[in-house]
Amino acid sequence: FKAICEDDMPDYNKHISRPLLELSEIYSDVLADEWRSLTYRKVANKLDRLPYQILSADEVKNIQGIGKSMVDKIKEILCTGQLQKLFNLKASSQVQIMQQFASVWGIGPKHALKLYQAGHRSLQDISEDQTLSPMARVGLKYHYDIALRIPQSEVSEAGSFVRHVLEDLCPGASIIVGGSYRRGNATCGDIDLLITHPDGHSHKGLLGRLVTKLEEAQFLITCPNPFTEIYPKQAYAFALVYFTGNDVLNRRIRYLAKKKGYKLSDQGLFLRVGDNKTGMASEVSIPCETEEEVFQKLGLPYPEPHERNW
Ligand code: DCP
Ligand code: MG
Repeated sequence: FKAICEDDMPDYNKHISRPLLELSEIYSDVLADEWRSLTYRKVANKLDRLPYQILSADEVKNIQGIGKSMVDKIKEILCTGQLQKLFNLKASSQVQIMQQFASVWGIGPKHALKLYQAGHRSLQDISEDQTLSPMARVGLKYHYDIALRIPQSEVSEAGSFVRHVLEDLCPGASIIVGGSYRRGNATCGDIDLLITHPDGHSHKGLLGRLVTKLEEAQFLITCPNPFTEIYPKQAYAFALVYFTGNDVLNRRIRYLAKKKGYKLSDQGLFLRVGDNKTGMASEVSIPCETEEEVFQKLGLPYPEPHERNW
């Protein structure tokens, strides 16, 4: 499975694309400059897809979307093995402080910048700030807890608890613990629960009722953000593939799907109409009831969840 996917997307230029992606992340997550972030990400993705290793910056000059300043950066990486701009940004105390602010659940990059401009320099400082949303207050209060990884056994216990509550509330509903837990990891960053109902309609409005029950049981201490709605039956197999991950595998199979003329998402597998660039896709998904079918439609052997840790 891995060989088929990797054969399709070789990693000849990771040493160049990785620093560009890091720069892209700093631009979007810290500096709130989505446009620059996108430019770097697009170039990194292009380089990742080249079927050969770049040995000289001259080789990328004629690639569409790679301008003069990008060629210079690629040259710098090839000559020195690093990117001074990235090095300077990572070393800057402003970036480090804003990175810390933006690592609080509920604080985005623009808000992190405003907090910095307001003179705040530590998490202690921002706890008094009036501009924090209710969500950010929760994020700050549990900041260190949220950052801790959860042992597999605890995820399993929490999943069983929610399953019991759900079975009482809506008999026949199905729930799976996805994410890193389903892939068999020893610890998890969070608990990804995927819920549907096989009758095709009972899932509607179920999430709100479930959240209320979990709050009543004091399992949920707080629920400040709207969760993604429960998946309808016809999207479930695709949602399960997506939420089992991991993210690298998802990127690979999305890319593979695109090359075969499809658009793959957590909602379905859609046939593209017109050329790939217009991004148009049919509105109705190709039906798949199981993960096995999803992989089969993509022309891939079925990988067990534990084989999806890339
Ligand atoms: N996902 C993705 N791309 C992202 C974020 C998520 O494809 N940018 C998918 C793949 C992930 C799944 O959603 O496996 C769940 O997201 P998590 O962030 O919870 O990631 P994991 O559960 O894999 O790891 P962790 O243990 O950190 O929660
Ligand atoms: Mg997770």
